[in-house]
Amino acid sequence: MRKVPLGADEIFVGGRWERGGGEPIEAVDPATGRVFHRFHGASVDDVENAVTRGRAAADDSGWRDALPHERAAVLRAIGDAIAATAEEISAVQTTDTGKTLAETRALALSAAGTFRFMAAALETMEEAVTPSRGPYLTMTAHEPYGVVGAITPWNSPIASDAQKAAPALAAGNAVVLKPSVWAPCVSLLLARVCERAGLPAGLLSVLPGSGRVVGDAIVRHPLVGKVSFTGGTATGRAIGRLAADKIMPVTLELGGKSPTIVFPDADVERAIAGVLFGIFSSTGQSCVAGSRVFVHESVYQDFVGTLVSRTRRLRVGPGTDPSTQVAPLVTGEHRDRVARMVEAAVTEGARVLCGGSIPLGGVYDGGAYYLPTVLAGVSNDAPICREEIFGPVAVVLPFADEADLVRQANDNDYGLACGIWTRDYRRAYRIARAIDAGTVWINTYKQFSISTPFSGHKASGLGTEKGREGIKSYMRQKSLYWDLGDHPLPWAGGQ
Ligand code: TXE
Repeated sequence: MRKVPLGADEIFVGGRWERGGGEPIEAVDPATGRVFHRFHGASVDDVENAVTRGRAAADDSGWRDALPHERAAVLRAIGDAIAATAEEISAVQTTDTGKTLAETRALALSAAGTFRFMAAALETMEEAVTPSRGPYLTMTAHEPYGVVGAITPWNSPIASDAQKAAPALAAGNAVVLKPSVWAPCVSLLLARVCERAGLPAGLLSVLPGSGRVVGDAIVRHPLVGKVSFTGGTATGRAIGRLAADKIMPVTLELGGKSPTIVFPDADVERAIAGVLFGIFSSTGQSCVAGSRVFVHESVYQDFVGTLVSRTRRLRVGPGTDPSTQVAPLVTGEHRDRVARMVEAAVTEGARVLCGGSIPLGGVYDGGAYYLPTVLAGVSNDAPICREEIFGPVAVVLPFADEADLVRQANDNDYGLACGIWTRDYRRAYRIARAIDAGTVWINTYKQFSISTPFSGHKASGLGTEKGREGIKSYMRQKSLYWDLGDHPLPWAGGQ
């Protein structure tokens, strides 16, 4: 069994490394199918301990009432510590998720940047003195919820953990983080890094475990005042229903089926590079994957021909090989789900232009590989164009004109992202404003910045993450009135 720096059979419960009371978890390297770490996940009792210790820590350690620059100093130290540990984090995450080392390195550095950015945003955050409409001074204050539940998926754990934990901690909360059982190891490593960087004990818990048991217990816990979730839309809906019963705010970052649109005047080399990167990087396991590729009918044959020949040239292999572009999927189970979706599409009439199968032999044996796949010959209302595949599968679709394009692109439950390839900036603007999506990339794709808000429209989500205002989504607003009048309130009369 390969040694990873994860310690013994322990999870992080309210500042203490303890053996989890839940189901055993086997962390599997999807490049080889080998188990590299075994430990026990969290139980409902662990959730109880994490939440109550977290609540006490937020109050007793002074974290809640610490001045912004004091909390910011700790967040900066965490950011620096993540950057200093980036190689270790990257190695663990590649082993756990299969992703390429180049990508996991970038994710680790992005997590470091997130903590540093939130430190800066916290130090410079302003409260408003609102216009007075009486003999009083009015001001707005923002206060933490107490304990925030952060539930993250397996596709980019360190980055999504940081995206929730950094602003929630900055806001003065304790955080109970539940990573997915398919990729829990890097979140446990993050806990060790935060601990070493000086985060007061109890403020962060990391509780790997099943969503149905551990995630559900976090969402239902009465002391959890806010939940931030990234994952599938069905799970997001279920969490939203529970939150409605508690009258608790939730941020939901859900799935996508994003259109990427090629106009006849596009710079073909840039568009090809962007479309390939948009769907096949991260092996398509990205919420913003550009999985529906709309190409204007006048350039459809040529563009799709080039796309297919370039897709065939993509290098599929283990994430540890520096030449790999398309790494394995996160698990064999997920790979089989992707394969079944492609088979179903073919049964319903889709043509496989390239890929559409599991590579065999040599380095692929035992791994969760799937060839990058381009499908054609289906209409936009086929299931393969409606359901999130979360794998390396693009569907190409022709369009006739702008009206036809906008109708097709928006005819989908999701509204997460969109890519537009054209040299005409007026057209780019028109289309960008007409498409239902939280993020639109023009002549680029899948670029992210912590300083830029991220949100989903329609079934892709609720609420906004990132940006300077990201901290305030983990705070409750309070209005204060200070009397400045010379007399008592008149209603009660007086002498
Ligand atoms: O997601 P889940 P899964 C999509 C993608 C994928 C599908 C299923 O299409 O194929 O969702 O993936 C926790 N209460 N995305 O099963 O179930 C769960 O343990 C509380 C899109 O991995 O949504 C994990 O920690 N928590 C996506 C997290 O929720 C619950 C990223 C996400 O798991 C829970 C991942 C419950 N009842 C998958 N049930 C994106 N948009 O980036 C599960 N969880």
